[in-house]
Amino acid sequence: MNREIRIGLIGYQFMGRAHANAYQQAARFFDPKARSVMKAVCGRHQDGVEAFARRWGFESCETDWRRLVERKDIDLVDITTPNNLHAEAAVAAAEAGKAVFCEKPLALNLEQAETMLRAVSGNRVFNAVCFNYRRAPALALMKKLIAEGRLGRIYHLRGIYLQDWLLDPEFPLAWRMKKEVAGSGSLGDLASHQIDAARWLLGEFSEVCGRLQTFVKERPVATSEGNLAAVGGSKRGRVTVDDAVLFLARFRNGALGSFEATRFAAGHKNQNRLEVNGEKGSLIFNLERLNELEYYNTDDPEEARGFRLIQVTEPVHPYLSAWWPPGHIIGYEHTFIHTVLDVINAWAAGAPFQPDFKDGLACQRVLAAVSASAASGAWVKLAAPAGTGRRPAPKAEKEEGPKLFNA
Ligand code: SOE
Repeated sequence: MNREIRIGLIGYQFMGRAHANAYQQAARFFDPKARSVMKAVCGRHQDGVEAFARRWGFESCETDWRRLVERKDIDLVDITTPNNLHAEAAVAAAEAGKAVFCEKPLALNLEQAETMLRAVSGNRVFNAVCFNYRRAPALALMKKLIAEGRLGRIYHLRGIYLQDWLLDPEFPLAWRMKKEVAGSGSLGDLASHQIDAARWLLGEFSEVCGRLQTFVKERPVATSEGNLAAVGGSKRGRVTVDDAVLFLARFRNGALGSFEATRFAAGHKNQNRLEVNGEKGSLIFNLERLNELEYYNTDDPEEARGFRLIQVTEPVHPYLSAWWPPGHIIGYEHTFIHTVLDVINAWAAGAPFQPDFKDGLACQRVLAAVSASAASGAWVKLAAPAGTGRRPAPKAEKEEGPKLFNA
């Protein structure tokens, strides 16, 4: 391996750490097709960014992301900032001819996501979105089994994403609770993962109907924050995003979906659970038990039928041969390591990576459709993605104010 990929990381909080760790571990445990060079990291506070650079082995620091994007010695701009900076930084990076790797959700809104896709397509640059759970080995195995037809025709996909870090009404108003910074709340932060996984497993959505709820409308304004923690001051401010979302969906393949994402599910810290039911069986992924996949197979002998627990820890499973001896489990950070590994390999091969900005935009369309449905109370249709040659989605039962989100 004599190629290098010179990384410019923007943002150094929770996701910045997850990505910085991933570049280093990917090179230690796998044989990526290019060697990552940690060229520069950018953050607003000189002291903080310098300390991060030292700890994670970056050669240099910037405090203005525009300078990082313009640097000639950077190949890939990795954006891990709050969502309101994604669009501006990604467009500038694409215009500077850089490859772009962006945290999810792609943008604050649909318009920004469209602009971002135009920028990477128009400038023909490599682009990738960090929906990291696609690279959790158990979810990757679920995808493989569905693609092989093990479940036959799919009837249901059931997604729940439960957290409880906002239960305390005095938890400060951090950026994830501000519409102008986050775009939306549990919808864009949590349900976006499920929408991405659902599209990957089953294909496109055809319509959605949802509800958004903000339980705690005011909180102490955060005076400092980072890594999902925050310190509040004496001023109070308005929460402008949803605390929870529920929505129903139909997919183009005829399956039905139901989704719930909340930050108010006491006792649930980070449960991202996806269940798929088909004519020949069911599969269940649960991030809180991410080394396992539950599988029910209707072809099993009747007296032995039941959910079996596949330990996704053997070398035959996706990504596992590079890790520990069989049975020695892996964790959350590995989903980022696998994602970064695949990003580097695709970039080095001049090949596309999935999920890319097209996928990011498709997810954003579903997010926008759920928001529109919550506002109107009606089902909202999603037009067939351009170039699929599919017929328009079937008409919804309730017809008030349907909006097409990818017209
Ligand atoms: C916080 O809710 C968060 O860290 C999300 O931002 C991540 O995308 C999700 O994977 C875990 O929860």
